[in-house]
Amino acid sequence: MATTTTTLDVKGMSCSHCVQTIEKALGELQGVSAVYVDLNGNKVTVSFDDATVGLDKIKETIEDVGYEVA
Ligand SMILES: [Cu+2]
Repeated sequence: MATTTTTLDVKGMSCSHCVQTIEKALGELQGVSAVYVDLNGNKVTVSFDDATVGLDKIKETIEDVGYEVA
């Protein structure tokens, strides 16, 4: 079990509601231990157990709630 931390460039976030939407969606994913959204920098930093959840699933989850992962 290894925790990986990755920062993604995410387009389309414009307010604190967007931040909450992404934090909630990723927070509900099994294997994700921490989410930090940098609204001004358009970045989302995610810590996750890579044996439980993959980066593809994380990207897909962000896209499912309406944002674009660069
Ligand atoms: Cu918003």
